[in-house]
Amino acid sequence: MILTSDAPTTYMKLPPLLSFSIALLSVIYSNAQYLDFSAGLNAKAFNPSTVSWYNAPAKKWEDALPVGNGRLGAMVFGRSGEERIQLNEETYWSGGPYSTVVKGGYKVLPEIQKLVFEEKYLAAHNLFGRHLMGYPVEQQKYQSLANLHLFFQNQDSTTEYKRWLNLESGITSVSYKSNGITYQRDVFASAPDQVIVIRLTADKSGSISFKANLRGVRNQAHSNYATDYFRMDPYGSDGLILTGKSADYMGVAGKLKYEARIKAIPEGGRMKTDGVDLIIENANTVTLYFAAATNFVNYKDVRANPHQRVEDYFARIKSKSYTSILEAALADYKHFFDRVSLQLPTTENSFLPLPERIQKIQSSPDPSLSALSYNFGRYLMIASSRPGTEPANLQGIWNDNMNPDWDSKYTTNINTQMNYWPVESSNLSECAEPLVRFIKELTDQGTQVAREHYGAKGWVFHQNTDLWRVAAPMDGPTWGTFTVGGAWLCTHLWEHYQYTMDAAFLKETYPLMKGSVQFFMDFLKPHPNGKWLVTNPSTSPENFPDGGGNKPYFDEVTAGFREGTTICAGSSIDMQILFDLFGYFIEASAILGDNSAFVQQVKVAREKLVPPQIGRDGSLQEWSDDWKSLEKNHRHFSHMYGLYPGKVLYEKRTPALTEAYKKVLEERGDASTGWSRAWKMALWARLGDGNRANKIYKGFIKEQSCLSLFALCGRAPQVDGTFGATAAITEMLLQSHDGFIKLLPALPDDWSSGAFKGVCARGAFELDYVWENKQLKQVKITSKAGGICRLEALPNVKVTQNGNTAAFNRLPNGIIEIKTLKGEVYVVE
Ligand code: FUC
Repeated sequence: MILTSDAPTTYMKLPPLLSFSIALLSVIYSNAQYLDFSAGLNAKAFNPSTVSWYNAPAKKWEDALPVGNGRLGAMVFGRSGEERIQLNEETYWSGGPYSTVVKGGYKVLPEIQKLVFEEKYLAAHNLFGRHLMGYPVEQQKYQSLANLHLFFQNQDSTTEYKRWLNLESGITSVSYKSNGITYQRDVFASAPDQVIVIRLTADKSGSISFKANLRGVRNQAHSNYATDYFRMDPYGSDGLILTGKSADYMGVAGKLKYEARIKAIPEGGRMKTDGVDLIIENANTVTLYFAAATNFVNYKDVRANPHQRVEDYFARIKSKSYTSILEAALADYKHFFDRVSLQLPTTENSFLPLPERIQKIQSSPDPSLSALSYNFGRYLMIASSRPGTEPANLQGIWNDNMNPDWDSKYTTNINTQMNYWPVESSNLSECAEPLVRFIKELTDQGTQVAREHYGAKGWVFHQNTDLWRVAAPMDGPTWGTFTVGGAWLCTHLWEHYQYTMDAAFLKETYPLMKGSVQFFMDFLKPHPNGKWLVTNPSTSPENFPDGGGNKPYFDEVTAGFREGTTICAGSSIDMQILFDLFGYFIEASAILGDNSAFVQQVKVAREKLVPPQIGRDGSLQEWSDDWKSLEKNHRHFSHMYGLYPGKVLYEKRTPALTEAYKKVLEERGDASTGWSRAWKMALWARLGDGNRANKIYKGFIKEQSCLSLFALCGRAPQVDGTFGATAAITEMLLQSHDGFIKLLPALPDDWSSGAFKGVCARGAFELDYVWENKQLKQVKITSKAGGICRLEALPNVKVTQNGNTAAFNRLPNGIIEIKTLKGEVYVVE
């Protein structure tokens, strides 16, 4: 095995990418170099931890390759005769601003709570269904915007076919030979210019001829059929335009209008529009620019002018050359991507097309495939969540289905949170801004739901929302009794602070945390045992217990037979999330100097939350009662929250409790949905078992990952598992949740050597480190905010700063403590 650092880098015969200047980039990205890159794939002259490649076009949407600029997304199929590029704009959803708040439910809440405490769970369920569910009971769905079809003549039979996605540039390309001519198309999304760019080149002048269609998408099913519409028109002699409106859904009028346009700039040849076709003949190269917009301003305002927005995007690029647009996009993308690099060993298999790598890793090592997954998660974050955009939804921003699984919305009993697990550690802190704004926006209806559904102060948000930021319980009582969706999101605010030490951010977001805590201070009820405070009603996400007299019954809200109810009091996940959130709130109040009586009350309440309970069989209880799940291998690891991503276990640690967490993982097994497997990887990493995490990764990549590297949830593409894998791989290589930084805490045997650069730890430290034969060689710590850095280190280490010996304290348990200065770099070796 060799380290990728010794392997040839992405571009044949070129110095490492990091040292490239922007000026050089234009040369590198000349047509000739692109074609060299294609040859480089055969010659193994690329970095297999940043390039995925394929020798056949995508057969289905989820195997096409994604690009995105946070707002616009495209999936590129890479076909020869008829190319398809599926397009999204992140604000194109069904419906319009609406509310699901139902007034007066709080009057029934005491009765529901009484029934739960009397263990009459089905009766409580029915009452919750009638009075506390939001209306409509379901939510809106994310929509597909358009498809660009390119029809090439005489390109059906090809040789030397390749397509690839290069994570170092954010460009996806396809190259093939047809009738003696080599064609290449490169597609990227530009954030600075807010366009998607499709560049067509060939190695013989005058040989690019095609017909283009920009097609709308319409919902062919469901009650919203025929309330969405679009029209397709030519736009001058060099463009196509698509205009339309969103669908009504569930009685909510479709209020979004959109415009999408393609503009072609050929070099040489002829161009015309004919009906809805854009026809280009015998050009040397062609650049197609795609821009799109809706009238969406925010969750309660849809008064923008999509036409004006698209006009403005095209006006901005009017006098820019392709090269300058490319350079700006690259500089912007690389500003994010180049902050971190992960190198894991490469093997012969690492240079194979991705589908073969996925098969081969099952029996022989290819650690750099895990590095590719790690990088792909960072790539998707940069492509789907940028300051000012919407947060990444269940499918990020990529969706070709008008009725996508779970509506491609925001599920907050794990999925949205998992999307953002890697954002801070992978040095993409700015990409968390959409999530922070999302939390703020949720407090709007969240405050009304707290008052009207629960008679409580503060704000509450449950297990799902959409573009319109509805916050009431949805789906049915079995799912909708998850009251800690907002509380869980608030822990991300604290994590952002932990990784940045940005006191201004903490001050700004403190009211959001406080509002969530306020809700629970009203909502928590004394348990009949007289010891505990519990959420009531409560649920452990989507898991039916075998206790509490659960039996199959016909549910009024969902009009279907169910295994029973999930309603309970004080589920373990509720208790653990609140234990963390209250703790973070108390810490934040101390930093911000809030000494109010409320903070004291929160301290008292925190100690009364049900602590993690060990059941009769020695495993961690999912409920405050010693019940087991009806489904033995249930995919959610809700009660494991306190091990990862939470911290409860570390405050309450005993050997028996650690064992109880471990037992749950053993019971549930290694298989399941993509996101569930990513969670298992992170959980095993926290338990220090890198080989187990690596084994689960191999199953994940084979059984629950698409060829695009999007994760799957069963058969549905979903990006949570992709992001979760990035977070879990980090957790195998660095942990900082326990008051100090631990490097290589769960290193698999296969990953014996490697280098991780630019990865972040709590306390606002950035780390670069290298290991060989599973031994750390050198650690470089950049202190971004000053303050004490605690690091687990060998007894004989030296610390230097600017080449001079630096002082440090040695604590028990092999931890050293360095007093760092902001902006300074410390070397530990
Ligand atoms: C949760 C999960 C499902 C799916 C859905 C979007 O409800 O239990 O598996 O991921 O979210």
